Amino acid sequence: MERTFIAIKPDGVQRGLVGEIIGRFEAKGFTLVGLKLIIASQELAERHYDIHKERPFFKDLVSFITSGPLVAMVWEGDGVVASARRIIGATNPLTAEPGTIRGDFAVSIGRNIIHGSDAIETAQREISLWFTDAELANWESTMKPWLVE
Ligand code: DAT
Ligand code: MG
Repeated sequence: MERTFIAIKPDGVQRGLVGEIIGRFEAKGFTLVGLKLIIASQELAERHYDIHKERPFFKDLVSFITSGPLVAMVWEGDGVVASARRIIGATNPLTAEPGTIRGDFAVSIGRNIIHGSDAIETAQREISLWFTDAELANWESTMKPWLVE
């Protein structure tokens, strides 16, 4: 079953948006299989954003993402990787569509409140970076027959 890594960044936690954001993924019909609130270490943050290490904003990005607690999650469902990216919206919140999380709750690219894996392979890499197997629950929602035919 397809899974994706989602993180509510420290700005989303500080702004009290944790419940609202989790609610959107729940209401959509995806299944939560991993969840923890942690302050990421410098090393974890640098590995997570490794692909951006040559970009001018890398240092600020790592410092921001380690600046307070974030909510790390794994969500499961058919097509969840691409669907979560659409629910999250464009990287720049000012151009993110209304109705998306970034479009509804953020104004600045450096404070865009949420991360979501950009592809299935990226999701697998990020999930294993942030979670051990023992931290992920294999379960099936009793709502499943009402969500999928
Ligand atoms: P996304 O988070 O939508 O996958 P990304 O992978 O291109 O976007 O970049 C990772 C994060 O880095 C992004 O959420 C915010 C920050 N970022 C990206 N481009 C930036 C820029 N031009 N200036 C400042 N921060 C930027
Ligand atoms: Mg990205």
